[in-house]
Amino acid sequence: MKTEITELLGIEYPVIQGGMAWVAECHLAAAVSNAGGLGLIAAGGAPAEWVREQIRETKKLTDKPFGVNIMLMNPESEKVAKVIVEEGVKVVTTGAGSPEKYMADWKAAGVKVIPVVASVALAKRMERCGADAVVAEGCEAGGHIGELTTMVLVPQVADAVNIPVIAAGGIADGRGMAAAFMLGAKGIQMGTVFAASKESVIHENYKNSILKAKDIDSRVTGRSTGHPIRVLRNDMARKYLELEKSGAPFEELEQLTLGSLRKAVQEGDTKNGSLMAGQIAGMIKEERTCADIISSTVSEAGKLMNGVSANE
Ligand code: TUI
Repeated sequence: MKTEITELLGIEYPVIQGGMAWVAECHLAAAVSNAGGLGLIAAGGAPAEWVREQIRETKKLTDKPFGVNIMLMNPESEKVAKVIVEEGVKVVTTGAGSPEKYMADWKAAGVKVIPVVASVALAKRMERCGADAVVAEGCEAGGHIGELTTMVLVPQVADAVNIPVIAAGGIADGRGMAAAFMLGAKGIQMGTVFAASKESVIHENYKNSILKAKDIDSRVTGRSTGHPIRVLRNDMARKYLELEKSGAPFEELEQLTLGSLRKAVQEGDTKNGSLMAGQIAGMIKEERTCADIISSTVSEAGKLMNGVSANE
C-alpha cells in the first residue's frame, strides 16, 4: 500500500506506532518496523541516556526505518532532541507541545519531523515551520489528549495543510484505517493495540486490563488541571476524579499521577497505576503479533476501500 507516508518514510505500510511512554521501547519499535510499519521509541519522561541506549538496541533488532517520540513536557526534551541528531535517528514524532525550537537542528540533520497535533491551528503552525507531516490525534486516544474527536479533527486538518496527515485516536483495525483514509488521512497511527501485542513488554496485568476492557471503561482525568489524560477506569482514576470534583489543589493531583504510569507498566499495579489506553481498548480482545496486527489491518482496509471505488 503506497501513500505519501510510505514514500516519505521508506516503509512498506502507512502504519506508525504511537509513542507510548514506558511502553514503546526497543522490542516493540523493532517489531513494528520489521512488520513493515514505523516503530517508535517513546522518550516519555525518561533520561536522554536511556533514549540513546534504546536507539542503539533498536538498531541491533531491525535494519528498517524507526523513529523516536519526544514528549515535550519532559524537562529532558532538550537533551533528547540532541541525542536524536547524534544517533542519526531518521524520524521524530512529538507530543504534548510544540517542537518549534528543535525544528531547525532536526531539519539540518535530515530528520523527518512529524508533530502530533490536536488542533488545526497547531497543524498549520507546524507546516509553516517545516514539518514533513502531522499526526492528527483525536481524543479517543490514550494518554494526554486534546478536545476534538478523530472524526472531526482529521478532515479539518487535512483541509488546512498541504503536508500529509496521519490519523490517530480510536483506530485498531482495517475499518478504522479505511475510515481515516476517507477523512483525508494518508496514514494511521495506532497505540493501544500495539501496547497489547505479543511483542509489547508491558506487565501482563496491564496487558490483561486492556484485553478485558469494555467500551465504557475509559475515563479522562486531569481536565481541571489542563492536563487531560485518558486512562482505563480503576481505583486510581476514581480517586483522582473524586479529588478533582472536590476542588483539590493542583499539587495534590499531580502527586497522585507522579510515576503512576511507570507503576502500571513495570510493576503491573493495575489498582494504583495509571492505565493509559485509548477508547478502542474495548475492541481489543486478544494478544497478537505486530505483524499480524499490521497485515490484517492493511488488508481489511484495502478491501473496504476497493469496495468504495467499485461502487462509484
Ligand atoms: O502526547 C500525547 N500523548 C501522551 S504524552 C504522555 S506522557 C505523560 N505522562 C504523564 C503526564 C502527562 C503526559 C501520555 N500521552 N499525544 C499527543 C498530543 N499532543 N495530544 C495532544 C497534544 C497536544 C496538546 C496541546 C499538543 C500540543 C498542544 O499545545 C501546544 C501548543 O503550544 O499549542
